[in-house]
Amino acid sequence: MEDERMIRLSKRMSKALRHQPERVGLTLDPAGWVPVADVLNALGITPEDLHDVVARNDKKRFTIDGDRIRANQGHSVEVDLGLPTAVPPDQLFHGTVAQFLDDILRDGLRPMSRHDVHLSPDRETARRVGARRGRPLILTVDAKAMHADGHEFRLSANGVWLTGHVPPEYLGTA
Ligand code: HQG
Repeated sequence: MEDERMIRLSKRMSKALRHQPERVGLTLDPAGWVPVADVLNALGITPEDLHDVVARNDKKRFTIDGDRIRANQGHSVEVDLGLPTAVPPDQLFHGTVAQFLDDILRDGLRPMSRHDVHLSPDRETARRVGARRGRPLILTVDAKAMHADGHEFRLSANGVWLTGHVPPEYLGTA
């Protein structure tokens, strides 16, 4: 499949599996899974297309497990992915843009429309996340201190660190 078509299809799958399943007649189970056959029907695509997107997707956004599929993270609908808590690396990163900085330094990082705050394991990934919105600005997160203070972290199947809220005292702008 050509890249452009794959990106379009990946976006449709993200919308269906994270945000608006009901729009295409899908129902996610409590952990976010849905039968692969239902997704093929709902989106009018072939198994080859679906497997191509899952395998080649730049961020490994989806997991197939037997005859079911789900998005690895990024949901706005209520799901419990059942991820175990994990010990984060000492430092994590968050890519954003300057216009949000004052609010973030006052309120901390909030999940906004998603379930969790998404944190990146390295600066380069954070830079790419921030660049979706403009000139990227990278914040550091003192994950070691957060963990020591009892904040929970989870690691998604595609390497994104998830936590509920990052209070401002753990943030750095270096
Ligand atoms: C900002 C993509 C004001 C936050 C990416 C971000 C990622 C605040 C925006 C994944 C704030 C939310 C997630 C506060 C945070 N006040 N603004 N207190 N706290 N923000 O898209 O982290 O393509 O929900 O900085 O690659 O940008 O979907 O989160 O700019 O992994 O797979 O509010 O989405 O992956 O935006 O991106 P988002 P994000 P996918």
